Amino acid sequence: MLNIVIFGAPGSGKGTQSERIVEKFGINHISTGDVLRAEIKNGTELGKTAKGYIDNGQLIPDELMIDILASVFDSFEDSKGVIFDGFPRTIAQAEALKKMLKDRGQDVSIMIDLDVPEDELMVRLIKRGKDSGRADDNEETIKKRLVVYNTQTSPLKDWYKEDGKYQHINGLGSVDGIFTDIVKAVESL
Ligand code: B4P
Repeated sequence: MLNIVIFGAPGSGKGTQSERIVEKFGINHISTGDVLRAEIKNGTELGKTAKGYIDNGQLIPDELMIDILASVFDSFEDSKGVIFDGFPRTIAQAEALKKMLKDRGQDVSIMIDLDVPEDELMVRLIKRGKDSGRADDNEETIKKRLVVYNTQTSPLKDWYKEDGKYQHINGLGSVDGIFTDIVKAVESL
């Protein structure tokens, strides 16, 4: 099984590259951001809880995210692998992912860190906010999300280095060029 963690700051291109990776390698996709946005759209209890956090640029509590992840993962049949897009975002989530996969006789194959400078992230997300109307893509909330990323999520780079899974990718440049670098890294496994 090919289990890829795609990692990076908000707006680094995780969703953009995940779509291509799914097509190229025929694996399933779990985007925790997409799952939460669907729950918000459908007005579920989970969606109501999630909205408060997302609109404020905060992370949803770990226990909630971990349960969601396991149930989506177990819904896949005859899977060749999974790309985890936007999960893990905390050390607790990384530990839970490791345990969940181990319980199923699997492990993370590679963690891809899409590295993009903050000024470029701001430009991309403000543009996305204008195009899509996403409520969390406004300057004030983006700044909060970057603080959350730098304090709670970025330490995962060292966690995955210690686990021997870390792969740095320059996330600045054309979408095609970045995708070519990702494919090379995955194919060299
Ligand atoms: P996510 O939905 O995961 O979104 P993201 O990090 O903002 O964006 P992504 O990196 O996928 O960027 P994209 O490809 O779209 O999270 C949203 C919120 O959900 C979080 O803030 C949090 O509250 C909550 N959440 C999600 N997962 C959670 C978890 N595990 N635990 C707790 N809370 C969680 O790219 C952005 C833009 O850049 C796009 O417009 C794209 O077109 C453009 N772009 C992409 N690549 C480009 C390139 N190479 N050049 C120029 N532009 C590019």
